[in-house]
Amino acid sequence: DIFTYAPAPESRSVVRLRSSYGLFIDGAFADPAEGRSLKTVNPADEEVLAEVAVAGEADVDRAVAAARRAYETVWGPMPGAERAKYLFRIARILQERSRELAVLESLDNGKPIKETRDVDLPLVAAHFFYYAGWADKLGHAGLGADPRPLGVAAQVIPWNFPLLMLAWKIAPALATGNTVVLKPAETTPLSALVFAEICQEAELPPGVVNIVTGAGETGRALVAHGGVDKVAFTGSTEVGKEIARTVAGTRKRVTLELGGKGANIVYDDAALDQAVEGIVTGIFFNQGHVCCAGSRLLVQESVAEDVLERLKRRISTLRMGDPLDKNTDIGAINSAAQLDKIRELSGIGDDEGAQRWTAPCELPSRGYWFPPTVFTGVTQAHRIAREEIFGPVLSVLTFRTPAEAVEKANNTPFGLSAGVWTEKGSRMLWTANRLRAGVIWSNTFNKFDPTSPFGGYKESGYGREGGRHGLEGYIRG
Ligand code: TXE
Repeated sequence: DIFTYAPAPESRSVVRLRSSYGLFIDGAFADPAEGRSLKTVNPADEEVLAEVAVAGEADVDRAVAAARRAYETVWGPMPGAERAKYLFRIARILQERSRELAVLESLDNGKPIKETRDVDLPLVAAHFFYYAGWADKLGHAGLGADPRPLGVAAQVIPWNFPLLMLAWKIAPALATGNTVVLKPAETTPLSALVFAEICQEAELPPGVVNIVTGAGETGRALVAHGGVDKVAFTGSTEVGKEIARTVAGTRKRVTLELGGKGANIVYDDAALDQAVEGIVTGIFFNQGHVCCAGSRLLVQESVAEDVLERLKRRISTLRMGDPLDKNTDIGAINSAAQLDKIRELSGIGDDEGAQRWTAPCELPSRGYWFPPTVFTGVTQAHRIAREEIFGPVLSVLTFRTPAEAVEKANNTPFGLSAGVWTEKGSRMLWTANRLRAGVIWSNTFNKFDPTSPFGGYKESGYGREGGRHGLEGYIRG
């Protein structure tokens, strides 16, 4: 059985969980005014990991006031070279505590330790190192006439890369001299709370970073708060649209990073085994909980059968199970609600006439699990070709000509990512120039780097994070 659990789990004991966590406001942990809390569970076994405070309006108000005070008295006026020292210190502590954070992230999110250890945590530290380097160079970065900070940034992040999304948001905000109130997702708040401890350890001045936990209601109060100068959001397109409406006509600047339905285009001259690796990474990395996932495979008709055969063989070698096992390739779905959504959309795929294939596997009896799934016979009219499933489900379409590939790839309300597989440079450039996507990978997929800007077009949102462009969302310009 290819999904057999091989017991070599990473030790849970490196994580020292508290039974309950308060809000991190003005440099200290505090109880929420209304005394409400929520439980966060391990999606791999449904065990309750901790109770976490729910911030109400009064708490959000205190957090924004603390951020404002810190901005005006300490962080805003501080020379960039001094801010850089704090960012370097945070980056270093993140590295020192990366094993603990990787285990914590796997527990709270359900993603395999292989990913948290080798992808998430190294990238998290890299973002802080990278933006630390910018802090004293803002006047020389070609950033426009006025590279001064905006003020207080409200940042709302999702659950798919909890600590990495925090790094994408907090590192450039602090480097440019802004202060922050960040709300992590309700199903994955723990790494942000440990990050708050790291801010204390780095002796970051109180109020520069504040963490308010809670669900959508807390996020809504934060985004709507009158003391906020900038809103940065990553999450669903639906909530992104609500936020755009909320901030319209206010002084707030906004960047939105929303959903996607990325096309992975495989031409007949591609190195097929390499392409198959890219297809697998594109849709099964992080259980498909990836906004830029290659959730639509567009494969040239002449090689479609061959590619599908190789793909199924490769998928059959993936190991699904305990996220703390170093051999695990596919972990748990993050929440019961997300599992319901994946099941529902896959069911619609069946109803609309697509053919479902899943690798034979036994799912663990507890926790939230969904097997790697491939739908063939998908047409552009099918909902599984148009809507973001945000799970390990690939929709396969075919094409005959490059023009048809581009037409199908662009036939989506989203515009976040795409991949192109061909050995011909001219074909690569021809295709990439016609794709309406913020990120286009060539002969690879889901590659990230702090030096590269990331973001979308159309309903995938606006603004860029990462690289020099990531600074632009946090300065007056
Ligand atoms: O997202 P939400 P959900 C997509 C993906 C997924 C779907 C739903 O398709 O299946 O969205 O996921 C906070 N005002 N993506 O429900 O609700 C919320 O508490 C302010 C793609 O988890 O958008 C959390 O912190 N904030 C995506 C964050 O917003 C609000 C990543 C995201 O939650 C709010 C996640 C409100 N009214 C989901 N309501 C990507 N781009 O990577 C909720 N929140």
